Amino acid sequence: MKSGFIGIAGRPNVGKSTLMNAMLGEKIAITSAKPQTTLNRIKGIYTDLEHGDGEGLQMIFLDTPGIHKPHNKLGSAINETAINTLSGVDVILLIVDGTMEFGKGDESIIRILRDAEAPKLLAINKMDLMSPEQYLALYNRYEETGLFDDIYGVSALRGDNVEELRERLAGYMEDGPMYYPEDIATDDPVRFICSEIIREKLMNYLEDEVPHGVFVEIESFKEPEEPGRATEIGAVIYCEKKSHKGIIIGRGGNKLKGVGKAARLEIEELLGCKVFLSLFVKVKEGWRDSERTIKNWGYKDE
Ligand SMILES: Nc1nc2c(ncn2[C@@H]2O[C@H](COP(=O)(O)OP(=O)(O)OP(=O)(O)O)[C@@H](O)[C@H]2O)c(=O)[nH]1
Ligand SMILES: [Mg+2]
Repeated sequence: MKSGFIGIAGRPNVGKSTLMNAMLGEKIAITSAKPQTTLNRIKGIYTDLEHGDGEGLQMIFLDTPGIHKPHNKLGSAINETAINTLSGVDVILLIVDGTMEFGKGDESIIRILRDAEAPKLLAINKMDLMSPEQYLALYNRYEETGLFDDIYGVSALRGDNVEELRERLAGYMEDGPMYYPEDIATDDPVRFICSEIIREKLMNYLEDEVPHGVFVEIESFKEPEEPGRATEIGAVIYCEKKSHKGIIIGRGGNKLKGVGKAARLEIEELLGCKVFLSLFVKVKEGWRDSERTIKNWGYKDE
């Protein structure tokens, strides 16, 4: 069996989570068109027992928050999570957004990567939106850093070159144990996955600054006593300001209903049963700058 860990890194919104999901062939990490969607380290496990003429392969992908210039304590904490993930992995995959010009943020990630020991590959993502000239310019810019064993142009959304990249990453796996059973695609607890699904819908339905100050806590999770009955889930959505609470609930409660319905349908698919989902909105003033709250809510890397 060949196995190992792949650390995924990059700036916010470049498509890290989308690409990890594409390589897994399954949605594990939530994604959205807004930066700072991923706030924790998310594990995605790819197992192929037939790989290498039956030798077997297990790749453990670690998706991370986008590395950025922090504006609050939560931002610093999630940067730390991302950077810490880069030590101790077998290979690092840097993902960049091919539609964006190379800038200061990219330079600072290159500086961070220079300190990381593991071999590195680069994926230039969103090829579906790029011109060949754009690709070439970025390719050359990264090539001259001398940091990368190889550079791939991919489209996580369309799946272009995704299998080839995964296969190249597989080459860095070494003789090792099978860390997880074959049918496990993540070891994140179901409660956490449910809270992430709700947060994803909030990221998608809300505008501007509101979704970034949102935390979802699953307060109750009651499995049905008889088959055929619904699982009852109660979740609290914390936001940073009273005015945000109104925005989340929406006129006549419409926004929250939409979020609840979209989340419920996806959770039902995940659990394979009917779900009764209740959402409550509470205000926790300025929580993203409270060291204690971000620690309690699991955003601080131990
Ligand atoms: N056109 C196009 N869009 C893409 C591609 N890959 C990702 N996206 C979009 O880019 C946006 C960001 O994707 P995410 O996967 O959430 O990005 P991320 O890097 O994980 O972002 P953070 O978690 O915030 O750091 C989403 O709207 C995706 O649909 C791609 O190959 N082509
Ligand atoms: Mg992400």
